[in-house]
Amino acid sequence: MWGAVAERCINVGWTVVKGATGEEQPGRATWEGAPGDWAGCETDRGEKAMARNQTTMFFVHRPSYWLGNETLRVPAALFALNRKRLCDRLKQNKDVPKGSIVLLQGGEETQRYCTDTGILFRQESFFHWTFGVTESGCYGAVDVDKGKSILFIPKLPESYAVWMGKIHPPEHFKEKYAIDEIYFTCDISSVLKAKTPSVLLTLRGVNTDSGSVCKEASFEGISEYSVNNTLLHPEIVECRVFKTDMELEVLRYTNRISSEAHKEVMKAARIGMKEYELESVFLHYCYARGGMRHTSYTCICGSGENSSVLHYGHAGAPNDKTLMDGNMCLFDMGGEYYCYSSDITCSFPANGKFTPDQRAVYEAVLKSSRAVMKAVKPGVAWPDMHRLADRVHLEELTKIGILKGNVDDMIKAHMGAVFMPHGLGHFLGIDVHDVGGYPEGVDRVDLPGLKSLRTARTLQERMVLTIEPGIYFIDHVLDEALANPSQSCFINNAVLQRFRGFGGVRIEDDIAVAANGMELLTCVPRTVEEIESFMAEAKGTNKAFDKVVLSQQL
Ligand SMILES: [Mn+2]
Repeated sequence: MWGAVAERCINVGWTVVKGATGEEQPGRATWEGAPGDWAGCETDRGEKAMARNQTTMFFVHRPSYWLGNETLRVPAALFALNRKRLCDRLKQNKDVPKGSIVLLQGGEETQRYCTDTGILFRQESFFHWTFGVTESGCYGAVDVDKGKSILFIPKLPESYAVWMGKIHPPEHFKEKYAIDEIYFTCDISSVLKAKTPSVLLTLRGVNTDSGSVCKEASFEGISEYSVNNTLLHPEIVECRVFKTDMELEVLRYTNRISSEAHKEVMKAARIGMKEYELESVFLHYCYARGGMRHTSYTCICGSGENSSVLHYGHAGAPNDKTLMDGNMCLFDMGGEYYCYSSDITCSFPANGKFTPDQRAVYEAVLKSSRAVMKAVKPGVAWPDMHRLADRVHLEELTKIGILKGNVDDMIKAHMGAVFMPHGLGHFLGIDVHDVGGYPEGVDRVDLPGLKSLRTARTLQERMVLTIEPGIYFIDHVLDEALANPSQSCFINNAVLQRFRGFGGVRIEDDIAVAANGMELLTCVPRTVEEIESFMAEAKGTNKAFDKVVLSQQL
């Protein structure tokens, strides 16, 4: 009985703080939520207690998001703290008047083109950061002075109960998300009017990665309010750049699950397999074990020459090549849990054993990755980390014999971008390319390679970033460099020929900047020795799937 009662309460977001026998009831109000023949009451301490015979159980309401099994519990307190941090920042901004209310509009469900086929909903990122609400069609407001939160939920039609399930009352969402007040979206204008806000702060601003403008909240009757759509964006973006302890815990989780999923992929990899089979291994592990229904981005599963195609895996090149003996694999995949992302790349030989050339290129990239990790700490400028990675690559490519000459001169000729056209890494959070890379006053460095950086900021504690150096042999880029006398003079074309078709190597880890350095969140085999022994151990241990008999063969 104890177990069943406790489980029922835990499933609606309650935590047992103590169970005792024979205790007196200190409560005053009756708690209607107690099950069956248990007498329920609320205690003076805000706990709920239930008693039966000589037994009393105490519960505190600590709502959390949880998918059961070994998945992570994410407390609703994470979002309460986010809102508090936002209010604190806004209160410090002298342009924000007293009595202002933040108003955000959550994401809407969409259909596939003109059909009625729904696309699986994923919450809009700013809305998720602020409220942690998974449902579509909501609005949310925060009273900046009082810190109070309001959620507006859609009034669902009765047909919802037929096709979609039970229509929950507002009280359900209050308990689920620990939000102060819940109303229907149809009442938004009258509810806000009663609060007499001096100004509604709505969200409008450019995402510096996509160039797209976020959707500003709007409702019927908003024209009757004083609205400011410029103050909020830079403040909330800045809040999102710095991760709280509770957010870091979620990012540790997304990294742990995605790291394990990458290891499953490396164990399963065999010559003759399709790239998408390994993508599917990753997806299956993330969802089955980690409760990750979404990935943070489209899986990039390139083998052989495809490993130099930076955004391989799109609909025109859907991870459909067969793994060949001698191929390098470059698999860039990250699972997403409760809208928090991860972004990890593993590069390894398809057959589990590096050739001397593969080892040389791989170890060059590993060297730059580890050099950057050693240098990362608060106060370091991110473009300098990109330059550091470039320098290591050029030194190592000279040792391999692909390049010749003075490395300082190569840097002046921007040779680094010939082999790593992308940026060293980016912010990571609710979005895989998280916001805040270029706030006012931080400018893009307009040089090859560096201009691709998604941030040029100076590192500070609690920033979370990817470190993802890579060396690629991209024919188009190499041909351009060979046609350019200021670059071709550094290239030993005879040696370079050997690497045409090699593809590329990227090593991508997620890190959190800490007070004296950084915390590595990703945990996968990284050295050549670790990868080779990990893959060798896995050989022969994997059971292949049973053959599917197609109808044409019956
Ligand atoms: Mn990345």
